[in-house]
Amino acid sequence: MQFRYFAAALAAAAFVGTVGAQDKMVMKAADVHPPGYPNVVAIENMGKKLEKETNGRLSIQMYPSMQLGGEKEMIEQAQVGALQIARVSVGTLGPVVDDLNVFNLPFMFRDEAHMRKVIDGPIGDELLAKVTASPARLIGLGWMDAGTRNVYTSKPIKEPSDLKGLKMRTMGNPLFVETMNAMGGNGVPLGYDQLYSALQTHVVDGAENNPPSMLTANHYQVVKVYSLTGHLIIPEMFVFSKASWDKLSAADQALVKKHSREVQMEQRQLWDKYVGEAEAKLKAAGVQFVPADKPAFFKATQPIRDKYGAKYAALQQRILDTK
Ligand code: BDP
Repeated sequence: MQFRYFAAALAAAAFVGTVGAQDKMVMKAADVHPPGYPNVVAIENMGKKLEKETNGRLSIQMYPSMQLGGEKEMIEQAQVGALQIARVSVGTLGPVVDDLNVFNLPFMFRDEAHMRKVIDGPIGDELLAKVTASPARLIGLGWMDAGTRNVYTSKPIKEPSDLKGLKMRTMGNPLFVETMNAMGGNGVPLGYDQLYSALQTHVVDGAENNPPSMLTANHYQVVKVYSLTGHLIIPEMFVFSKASWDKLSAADQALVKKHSREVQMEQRQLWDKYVGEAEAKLKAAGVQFVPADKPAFFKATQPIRDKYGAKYAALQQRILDTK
């Protein structure tokens, strides 16, 4: 009996003090997406590599499928050290580290290739460092690709006027609510974990996301028209809890950082394949993909770029200049 308590206390103390060369550490990682999703697979692969290279001393235990809640909750858990790796959208991180909101501006990137160029280069590195240096108690480890977000509801959305009167779910960031309002709809911020039931019960009429999310979160079962507005290309980030990071040795920190860059490169290979498969599955399930008047949505969202973009003007220009 006593021994059991002792063992439990030892386990609870796993992150107390610097982890020495001999200490075993299981890092908890979380994602809203299900097993098999590129983001989940890429982090799991990092865990396997770490385990192999450290003879089982470091490993990753993945909690997928919103087991630990939505992204807001995941960020909070990482901040207190209850979770080591949180893979979240830059959309949800924007309210925590404001500099990131430059990526959350509508039509900020020309296309996905442009976004990749930016996250792989000096701007990507600077923003990871901004997260680390911010008071958010998180370490910016690396980026992931989340494709392009388009709106979906039960009718085609070709022009901003088509969104009139529709309650459209956005991620929890005021910037997105205003963007959706500027696009012609009514933005309703909601956690990803609440969205499926909100669609089902008509608390919202639609949402906006990439095809893999529409598929894996089962939104396509409720709404069947995917309109190619392409208004947002938002990368994802995986962050480490600073409370836990400070307990890693410098050598282990370097190892995790090295693998993070590999995750960034590997995830997009998985992503490219997964998007194509998701689109095919959505179409097979009766989802209609319809073109939208992108220039009209670009024009409608200009006030958002003017309002929010001003404080990041220099950075915005460097992003635009990235060829
Ligand atoms: C998905 C992102 C995920 C977000 C989700 C959302 O991968 O990180 O939580 O969108 O809309 O594309 O909340």
